Amino acid sequence: MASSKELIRITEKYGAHNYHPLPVVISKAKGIWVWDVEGKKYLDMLSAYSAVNQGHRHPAVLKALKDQMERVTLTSRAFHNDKLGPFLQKLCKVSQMEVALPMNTGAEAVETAIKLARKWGYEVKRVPKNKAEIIVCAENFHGRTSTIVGFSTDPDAYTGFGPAMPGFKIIPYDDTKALENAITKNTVGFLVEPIQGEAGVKVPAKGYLAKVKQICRKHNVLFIADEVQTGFCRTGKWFCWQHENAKPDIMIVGKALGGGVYPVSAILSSWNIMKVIKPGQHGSTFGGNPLACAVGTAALDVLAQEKLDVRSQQLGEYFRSQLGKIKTKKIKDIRGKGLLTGMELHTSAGKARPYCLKMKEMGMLAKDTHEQTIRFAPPLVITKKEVDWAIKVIAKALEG
Ligand code: IF1
Repeated sequence: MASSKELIRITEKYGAHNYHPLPVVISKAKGIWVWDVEGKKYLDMLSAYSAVNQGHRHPAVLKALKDQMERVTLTSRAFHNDKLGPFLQKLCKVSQMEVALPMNTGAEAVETAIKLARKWGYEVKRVPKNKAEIIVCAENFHGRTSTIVGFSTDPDAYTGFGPAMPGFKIIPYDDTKALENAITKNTVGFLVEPIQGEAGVKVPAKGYLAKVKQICRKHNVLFIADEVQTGFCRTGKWFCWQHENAKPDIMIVGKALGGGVYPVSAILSSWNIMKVIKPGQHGSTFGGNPLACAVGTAALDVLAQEKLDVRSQQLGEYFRSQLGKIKTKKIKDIRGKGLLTGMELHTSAGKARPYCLKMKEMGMLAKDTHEQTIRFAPPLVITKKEVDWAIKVIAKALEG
């Protein structure tokens, strides 16, 4: 069997260099743990950016996958399949929404929400042709398509990929005055992350989402929440908007909807909005396929049956309180909700990546973001004992 070193060499030789991964080659996983090619075990504190909330290879998700594989995996939407209706019914129920449109990846779902908001703008709000505006936030992360990177403020994300798609206006995050000022009669939607992930786990001021919802309603603008990363119990509620009872007009979900095994995404809304999409106007070969629906259904069942919202809430608070007790001068800020935490280091402590490498040596995988911040987002099936162990590793990595 090839060594980690050799596998990294081949990957770098034949794969585009669009990532800079930690030097670890994972070949097996179970629950909160992953193993490298040499058999070393690590605690996964990233969970594939919150796509593995249920834990790696959850038995109920794998069973659904295997059972469905034995029946039918792909039909296209040219025909009905027997798994789509029940899946969307369940998804609508947990989301408190009327209707869903299934896609595959998060970025595709964001694109779907943009198209829906524009069409609603022209047909219901009566915005003049091609004048629809969507407001977004500085330091957003919504995916990698050419339209989405066109309204990114991260030079790595957008440089060299122009021309940018018109029709987007960028305002500061966590600033409701700026939102109110940016809205015009042609504004159709405000697209926002309830917590900004890539920006370094930026948690907005208390009441921000509730105020956003109020402003959007007042001006007949759709409040579009990107819950791709914050959804499905990650922040201690099923969806992050529930912390402020600020139900969006359009909600975008992905990642953990696939239970860590398969890409499954969707957007949800009321029928009053979704009705503007008619046959032939949007779709995807793979969106809503029976395998995805079976996996998605099991992924939702696991979250509900294991009450992972409650666990995320309780252990998240515990984790941050224990992080705060670490005796070190290196930590500048600890922030987050549920089991989504950002730990920002003082610049005097150096960059975050060397600390991630240290933790890797000690058997824990976490990822730096924006130079100074380390993101901790373990699978939600983690136990208190395992959280205590993680704290020990982090404390040790910060020593010296
Ligand atoms: C990568 C970050 C996380 C997302 C939100 C849509 C998407 C994402 C709020 C698109 C995707 C990812 C993708 C991943 C890194 C990652 C990420 F660091 F970039 F910001 F999670 F924190 N909306 N987030 O966070 O979903 O099309 O990827 O399914 O490697 O790019 P996708």
